[in-house]
Amino acid sequence: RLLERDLRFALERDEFEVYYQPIRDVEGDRVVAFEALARWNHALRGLIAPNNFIPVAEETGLIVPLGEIVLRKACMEATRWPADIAVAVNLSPVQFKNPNLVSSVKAALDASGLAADRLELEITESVLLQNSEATLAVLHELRGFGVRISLDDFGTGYSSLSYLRSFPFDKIKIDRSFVTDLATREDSMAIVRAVTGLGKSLGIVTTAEGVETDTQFDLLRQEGCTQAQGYLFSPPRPAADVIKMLHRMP
Ligand code: G
Ligand code: G
Ligand code: MN
Ligand code: NA
Repeated sequence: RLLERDLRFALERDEFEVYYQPIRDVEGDRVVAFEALARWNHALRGLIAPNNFIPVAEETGLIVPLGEIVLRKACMEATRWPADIAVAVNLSPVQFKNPNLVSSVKAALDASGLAADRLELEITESVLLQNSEATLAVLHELRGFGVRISLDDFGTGYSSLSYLRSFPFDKIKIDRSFVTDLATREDSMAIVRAVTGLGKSLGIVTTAEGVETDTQFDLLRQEGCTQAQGYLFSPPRPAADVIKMLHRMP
């Protein structure tokens, strides 16, 4: 099991790298954003996936410096892309307990020169469960200077529709678990149909995650889902491959 001191050491040695996965417009046949996903490039163990270190980073509070590194690297990297392409960065609920969250987002934008409207922050519903007054204030402040806010993993967890009333999200990300069974389960299809309909009615972009087959993609298009992301288009790849991914969209 990874320990706090391994993480501290890795932060000191700058062993965290950011991979990017394209998010495409369903109708427009083009990439509209990349999601930034952390990877630990461990000297001995090689590339370590986030499920193996994000939980420890959250327990120890080290997700705060780690999250800042990912944010800074992602904003910096995005300045090298065409100006109509956004970057999406995941925020842990633990980062919302840090009083400097807003200033560290501002600092990442300032240091990179990235326009605020090219940054999307992905939060999960659990963020809204914890002291929601303070959290909502932070979200409004971030949105106030132009950053977009996405509701990640929608449909898992407590998934209360009231969250969609408590904050004006820019985007809903439909959890992979519903997309996986899209062609084989009527109930998954019904849920995806309901969420895309909700998005349309509320004027919120919907992004389907975990799209792996042409059949899934066709069904999503048929339902009017706005954006799609998944292995069908590309797995997350290193920063150096971003331009290649832009030109290789099925
Ligand atoms: O990249 P991968 O699909 O293996 O990511 C697994 C999980 O780790 C996803 O839920 C993703 O949201 C999370 N994750 C990846 N990078 C980051 C990050 O920089 N910060 C936070 N908080 N979560 C991340
Ligand atoms: O929780 P979040 O949505 O932030 O996590 C995205 C995770 O989903 C990343 O770990 C990424 O590697 C993974 N992922 C992205 N596309 C696919 C896909 O098409 N299939 C599967 N199984 N996982 C995917
Ligand atoms: Mn995400
Ligand atoms: Na997700």
